[in-house]
Amino acid sequence: MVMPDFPDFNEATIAAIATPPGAGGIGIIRVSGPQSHAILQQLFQPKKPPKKFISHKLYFGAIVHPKTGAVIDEVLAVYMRAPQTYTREDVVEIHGHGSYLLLQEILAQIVTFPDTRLAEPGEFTKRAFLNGRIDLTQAEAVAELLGAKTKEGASLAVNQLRGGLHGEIWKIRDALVALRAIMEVAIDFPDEEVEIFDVHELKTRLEREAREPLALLLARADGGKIIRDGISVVILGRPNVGKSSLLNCLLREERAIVTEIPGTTRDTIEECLDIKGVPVRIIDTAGIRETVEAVEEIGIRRARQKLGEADLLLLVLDGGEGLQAEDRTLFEVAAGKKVVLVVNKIDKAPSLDLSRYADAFSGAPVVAISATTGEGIRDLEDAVYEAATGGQGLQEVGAAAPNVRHATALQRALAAVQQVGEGMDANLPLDLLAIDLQAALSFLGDIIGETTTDDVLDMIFAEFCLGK
Ligand SMILES: Nc1nc2c(ncn2[C@@H]2O[C@H](COP(=O)(O)OP(=O)(O)OP(=O)(O)O)[C@@H](O)[C@H]2O)c(=O)[nH]1
Ligand SMILES: [Mg+2]
Repeated sequence: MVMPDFPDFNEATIAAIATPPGAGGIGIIRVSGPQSHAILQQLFQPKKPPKKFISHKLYFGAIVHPKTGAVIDEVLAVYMRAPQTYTREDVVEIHGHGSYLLLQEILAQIVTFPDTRLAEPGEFTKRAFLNGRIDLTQAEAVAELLGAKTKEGASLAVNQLRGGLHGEIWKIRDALVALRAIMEVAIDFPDEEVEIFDVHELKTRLEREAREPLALLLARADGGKIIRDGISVVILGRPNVGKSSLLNCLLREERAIVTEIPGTTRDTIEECLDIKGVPVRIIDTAGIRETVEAVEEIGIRRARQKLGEADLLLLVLDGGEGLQAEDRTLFEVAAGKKVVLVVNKIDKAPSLDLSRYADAFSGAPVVAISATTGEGIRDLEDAVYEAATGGQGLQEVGAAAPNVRHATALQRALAAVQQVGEGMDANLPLDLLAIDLQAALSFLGDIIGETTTDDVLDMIFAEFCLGK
């Protein structure tokens, strides 16, 4: 792997504010690299100066300006000696008051030290990866954990951080390495082939130890994608059926304006929700109808645009009024999309026959609700969850789920493994089979970061925030 030209990867000491911008109880500056200790010694005056900083011990004192001697902030500071640190390098953390101005001033002093500069986004984690403390799936998990939108998303990331995916990939990798070793012996000693090489047994092992686990992992990718990225849900319907009331009801707050006047909502309103662990971006839209009014017209155009991006439509109908011609027009607009029919205002029509709605828009699930009383909202949440997960349920708790990058590599590895199997059936020469086996191994290597190219690495670490 080629390291960045400047500053030299191993020599530069990097520093960044690790806590989010703004005021907070405390703010933390993180420093990593060979200068860490010198920086602490020169900028930090402990209240009770020790002979030597003990590693991983917190000291109370002050950060002082190296030239003027003025106190910049009272802090707690810790020196952590390599390699038992986040980056496997010498690390210093300074815990100051959560004032961004003060933190920036301390940081400005730190980067005046020789071979010391500001860290790039994700650079601490990148060093942890390049220094072999974590593999690439674990580095990705760090970014994912910070951005997780639901509890389920966070626990998926923690599992991956703890090596969940790494472990499963390594198991398959080890199996392939063992198979390759058998093949290589057979290639090198063709005369003894009969004794050491049983194609049938090899094929069985390939199936059980590589093809099946690869397929199993791949099958979990979709569930993982839903937990990570969530789905986009658009609320659609003619004016006054209760779309904004539904949005408020799902959010459990009065977010959108609700009135009895048709055409109340003019713009699209977007909010985020957690529906049984699925991150949902929900969008309320202007009621769709023929109109002569310019602003409403724009709102309707926006509503139609949002349709295109939606993973799921909630088509809202007024149960009190029954099906109208305009509702049927909307069925055409929604055609080809995943739809849940929401029959609202059932408080006004308690003995409603839902089958009529199901017949009118065949195939779509129908849920009866009252956005005013909240009745049926749980059923609606269940229906959204069902539609999002395809009835499969979410990721089993604790199981590793590949992301899109992993899934692409897994697919390639699976194809290569399948090719080895077919080659065995066709009695192809062993050296040809070994080539496909090697290809499968290198695709797995991409996932954990053994063979990943620099541009892929840059792309992954660019996703991080500063100080991580
Ligand atoms: N009885 C009853 N009234 C409801 C229910 N949901 C909404 N309403 C009433 O229906 C009217 C319209 O509600 P909105 O939520 O503004 O409807 P909308 O679909 O967003 O309307 P536009 O934004 O104009 O397209 C208001 O007077 C609501 O109080 C319900 O479940 N039961
Ligand atoms: Mg509205």
